Amino acid sequence: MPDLPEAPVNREPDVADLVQSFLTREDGYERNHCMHPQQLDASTHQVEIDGAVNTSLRLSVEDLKNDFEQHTVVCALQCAGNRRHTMRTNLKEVSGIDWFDGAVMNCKWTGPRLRDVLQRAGISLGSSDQEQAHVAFACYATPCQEDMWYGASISLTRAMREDMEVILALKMNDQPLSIPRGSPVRVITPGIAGARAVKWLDKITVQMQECQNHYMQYDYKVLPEEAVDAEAAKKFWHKVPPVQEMPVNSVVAVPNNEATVQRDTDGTITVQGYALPYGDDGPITRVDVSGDGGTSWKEAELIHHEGDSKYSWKLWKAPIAMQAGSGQAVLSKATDSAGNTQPDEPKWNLRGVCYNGLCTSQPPPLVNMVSRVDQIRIVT
Ligand SMILES: Nc1nc2c(c(=O)[nH]1)N[C@H]1C(S)=C(S)[C@@H](COP(=O)(O)O)O[C@H]1N2
Ligand SMILES: [Mo]
Repeated sequence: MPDLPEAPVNREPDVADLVQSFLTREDGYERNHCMHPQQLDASTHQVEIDGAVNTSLRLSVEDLKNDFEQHTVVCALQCAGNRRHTMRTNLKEVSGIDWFDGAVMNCKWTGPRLRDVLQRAGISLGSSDQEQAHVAFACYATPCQEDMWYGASISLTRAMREDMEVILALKMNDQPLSIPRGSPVRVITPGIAGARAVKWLDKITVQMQECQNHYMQYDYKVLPEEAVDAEAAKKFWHKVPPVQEMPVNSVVAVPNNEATVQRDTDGTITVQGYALPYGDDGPITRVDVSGDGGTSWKEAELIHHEGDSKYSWKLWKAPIAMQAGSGQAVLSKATDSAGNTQPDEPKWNLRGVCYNGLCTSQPPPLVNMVSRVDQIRIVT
């Protein structure tokens, strides 16, 4: 496998900072399995569209900008490994970067719809094949740690559904993409794992099989609990589907772990966080918070932001009554418009992906204790 000159950039912001703005700035989390490509020239770059299409296309960035209606979507982009640290600490060791709760961002993305581009090429499959087909995305710009290229695929159905808003993004928050964000063009797939949002996009292929890239076939899968190590995982990779939709989730971002918080005169503290719906089941309709270990819950205020969509996160806040003293915890649980809510106790999986709950090794969890900040000292 390729030996990269240095370690790729992987970073996440402090989650208390992250929830201070509805739209995440350029300094949000970054996940790379490869070095940033330095050579891409937006003026000569082309995206090739091939496979089961009537006419193969090569589109420049100008073509993508000028020949298609530009669509804007505000959505969350989340690494499937977000919150892995909690799974590792509460359940059992997992393999993967030690992401805390900040491997997610919420941005405004603009570019042509993937469906419009595919319609221009024309899908050359009969309707029953179309239901089974995939759209694969590839980036050959730089080699990755586990493969010579980066790739992912989604179903053709998702790509063609207007309401799923899959776009080839040329802009983030009204600015041309930066190199770390995938300049000059990246895929944005609202509601599904960030791993499918291929940056530095070179090629789009309509095909009958899933993308065969390492990161689609041997990573980003929720393996069964029997897959306890790399050896035991071998027989499961081919049987388990790649992660697509991300689960309903929420995080308490303020106060931070180990913070010292001054109570208000009424005995409350203000807590803040974010919440994410399951896949296409947004928006978030409810977040409940608890300051007494799950005995009592209070509904948080969901903060409305201009331009939010069912694919964007919801920021929330709530004043909650807390006892004074150290070692206290705050819990949150979110529910989306389809009624999906966070589980009491998500199952462990080897790669620590799709973590959306809390399972404590101390006394068993009470009802739906799903996001938790610990060791807070409340002073009066
Ligand atoms: N070409 C390429 N695209 C990629 C990746 C990569 O390593 N190479 N990482 C993926 C993963 S795993 C995630 S979570 C998102 C992260 O996007 P960001 O770095 O803009 O936050 O990009 C995805 N697209
Ligand atoms: Mo990721």
